[in-house]
Amino acid sequence: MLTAAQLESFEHEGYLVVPDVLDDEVLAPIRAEYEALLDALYAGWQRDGLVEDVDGFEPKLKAAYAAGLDWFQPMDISLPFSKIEYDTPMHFSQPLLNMLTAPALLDIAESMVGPELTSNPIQHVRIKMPGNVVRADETSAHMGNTSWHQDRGVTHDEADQTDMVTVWIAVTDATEENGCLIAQPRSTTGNHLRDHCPVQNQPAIPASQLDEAATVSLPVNAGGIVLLHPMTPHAALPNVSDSIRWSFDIRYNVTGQPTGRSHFPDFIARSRAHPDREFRDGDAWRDMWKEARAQLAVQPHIPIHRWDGTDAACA
Ligand SMILES: O=C(O)CCC(=O)C(=O)O
Ligand SMILES: [Fe+2]
Repeated sequence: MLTAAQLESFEHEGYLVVPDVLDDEVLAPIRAEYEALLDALYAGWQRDGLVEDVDGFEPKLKAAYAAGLDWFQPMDISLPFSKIEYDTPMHFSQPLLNMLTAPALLDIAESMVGPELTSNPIQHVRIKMPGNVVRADETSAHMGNTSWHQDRGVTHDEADQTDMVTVWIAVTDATEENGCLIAQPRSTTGNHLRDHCPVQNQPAIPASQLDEAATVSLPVNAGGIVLLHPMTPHAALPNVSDSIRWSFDIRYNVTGQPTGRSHFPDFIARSRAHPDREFRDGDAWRDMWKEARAQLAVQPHIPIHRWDGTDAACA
């Protein structure tokens, strides 16, 4: 639970760092299953002669990235922003669902958006490649830098009135050196939706609508979280360390309100009114996404946000 002072600080600034929220009981099974997932992918690439024999999670990630092989989408807890195919890889599991429904996270989310919580499907794993590995032309905000944006800006406008909070979870320590989040407090920069212009495949707030001097860094150790209000401008520093920076970002909104990506499945994470509706089945969660994938694969591509680059601010 958050203290009154923490809630007030979040209300005022639009972000809050909370250390030591998730322990190894939640994170260790996730680390273990990602290792196994990568081992399986890597074994296939090795059989095909695409990568050298290396040992360990991080060396394998780096070697596969350097060889131009995609481990990101098979590890992501969502479908891609580009055209979805019937067999597009993705990753859902009981340990991940346990993280999304961890009482420690739900208690915090409840104190922010109330007792009826839906797990919003805007959710990702991010494993940021170190500076000496990341390609100069990397545009993915899941493996490289993240541009300045507001999370309100990466939903469709149907969710503009939705009460929502972003929970950013550090799986490795996040530091200024390895690319922690940075944000601009709403107490000084305001609480309005900025324009977002497509720059290198990411929606980015133009520099003229940011206040660089107000920027604060939000480092946090593994197991800690950063909470973000949907209107808070934020970005991630580049990873200039020689190790990966691993995080998950998930969101909760008030049940019944639009999620902003209605073509992806959501679920009830907490309900004080109807506890029997709380969703806890990892296999059923994977099946929901498979069903969405099958439907989306035969439809025209649905853009993930409202910005097409034609706004005056993007000229
Ligand atoms: O981790 C990052 O690089 C960006 C995360 C983010 O934008 C978010 O959690 O909303
Ligand atoms: Fe974000």
